[in-house]
Amino acid sequence: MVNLVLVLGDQLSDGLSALAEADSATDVVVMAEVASEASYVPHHPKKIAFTFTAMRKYAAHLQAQGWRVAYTRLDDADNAGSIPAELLRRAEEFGTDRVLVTEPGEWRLIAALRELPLHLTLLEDTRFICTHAEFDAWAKDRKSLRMEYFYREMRRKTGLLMEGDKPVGGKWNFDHDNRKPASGDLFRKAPPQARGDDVLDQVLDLVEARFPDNFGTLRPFQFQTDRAGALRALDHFIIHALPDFGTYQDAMLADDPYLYHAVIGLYLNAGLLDPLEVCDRAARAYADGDAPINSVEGFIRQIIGWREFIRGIYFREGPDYTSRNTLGHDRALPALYWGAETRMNCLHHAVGQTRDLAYAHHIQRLMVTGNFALLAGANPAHVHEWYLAVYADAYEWVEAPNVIGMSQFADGGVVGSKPYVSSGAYIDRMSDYCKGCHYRVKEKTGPRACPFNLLYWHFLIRHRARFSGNPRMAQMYRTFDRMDDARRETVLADADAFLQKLDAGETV
Ligand code: FAD
Ligand code: DLZ
Ligand code: SF4
Repeated sequence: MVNLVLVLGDQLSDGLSALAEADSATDVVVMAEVASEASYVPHHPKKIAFTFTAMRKYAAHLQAQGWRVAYTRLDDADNAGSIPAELLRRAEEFGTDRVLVTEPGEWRLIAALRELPLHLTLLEDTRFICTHAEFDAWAKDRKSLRMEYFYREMRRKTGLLMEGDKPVGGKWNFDHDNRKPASGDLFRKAPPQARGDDVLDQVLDLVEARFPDNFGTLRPFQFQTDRAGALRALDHFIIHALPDFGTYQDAMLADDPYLYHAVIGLYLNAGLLDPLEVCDRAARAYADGDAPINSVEGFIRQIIGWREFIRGIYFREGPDYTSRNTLGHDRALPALYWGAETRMNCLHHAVGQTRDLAYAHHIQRLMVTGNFALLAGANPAHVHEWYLAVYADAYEWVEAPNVIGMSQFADGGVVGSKPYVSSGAYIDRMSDYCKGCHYRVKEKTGPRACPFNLLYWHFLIRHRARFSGNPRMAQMYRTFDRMDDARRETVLADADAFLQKLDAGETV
């Protein structure tokens, strides 16, 4: 009997396990642009356009390789509207009940597929370095899961930056040499821009017509949409940005959205690039003397360390992970996240860039938008929905542990041992945002005090019982306790007043 081979929008890889298991002479690849995937959160129009264009081009690539592809476009009259419904339709059309699929990256879709009255073979996603079984074996019996130790295992497993069983350069981690602020006057070459073509143009028109109200700017569309383009983006990064990646990894500049970041997360997550090929390219740049160890090690750690660790957590923690709310935060996500005006220059830039590019780099996500949502006590489910919607690289397996865990501490410390909170001083040190801000980063109280300064203490005091015993946070509590009573009261009262304005929908 014919197999239907389901290929999802983030499974655009020739090495996909479902394709490897199938026979191109007899089986049928099923791909579908469906309303349910395109609207279960209000995705950024660029994310939808990237996905549909890359899917259409990948379908053509499979056909050129001899596969029979049953492809459904969003505007096809007989589109059944969801992945499960499309599978049922195709099963009837091809007279089969057999489906091969590589495990999807979201519990939601895994559950929906399992409920189908079809004979489903769910295959492991071999595009990752660490299997579920390996992650669970590593995690089992550990009191806490820390990325650094997991990362060392991945270095050993892959042999990346290893000399025998020792790390190259004598250290596993060179972060000590990183984290410098960047300067605005250096010329940095932006990643390669999309080359227009008929497929992309058609999809852009479709997305414009079907998703006119989604938050985000569709044109100009800058992303690559096929493997050749993704490889060009990787080349660009290795040559132009990798050498300084480590040093300026945490820096933020108002006029430079990318700095020395790779801007390849969306290509990796959609399957257009393979994590090991990317790391091999970086390791080769080090071996050839083209990039220093602090950058190459830092970059490889993000991919074989953080990316794999985060995925391990998502599948280990289970489907309820996205509804966790350990800190009991319940404030609605402030309207400024969806584009309402704000006087906070850092948020104005981080959100504005997100709206225009469907991209922000890690520190903007963690220490600006994430930090503010956490300090303000935003409901983590709302925060999760926002991140899943607005970034072109967002899929739940990678977004949720970063948001629910790393950024919002809503998982109670599974991903991180302490919450990532900071006052305005951190943002001032790592960016040029504060110079152009309505608020004053050095002011701790009063109407012009930086809101991060006010909310930082408010957060710590709200959660004193939980965090004051954490050795990594004790110093913060000592600092607060050393303030005189009047100052402590003013800080907290000013923070309350700020939160009231936020809740009232006033521009803050
Ligand atoms: P670079 O900074 O150049 O890093 C290179 C690569 O390392 C990335 O492409 C990515 O594949 C990997 N990487 C780096 N950090 C992480 C991490 N913490 N977790 C997983 N992979 C990592 N990443 C996503 O891919 N999808 C998301 O939806 C996502 N949501 C995030 C939400 C928050 C609140 C935070 C703090 C981080 C999130 N990240 C997410 C991780 C990281 O911010 C992005 O991977 C990165 O910004 C993508 O841009 P880049 O390709 O330029 O990355
Ligand atoms: C992100 C996305 C979007 C916007 N649309 C589709 C789609 O129409 N069809 C499809 O197969 N995949 C899409 N995707 C990617 C899926 O949402 C992704 O495969 C699941 O969330 C699992 O990670
Ligand atoms: Fe952001 Fe505060 Fe700096 Fe303004 S002063 S940019 S709100 S950190």
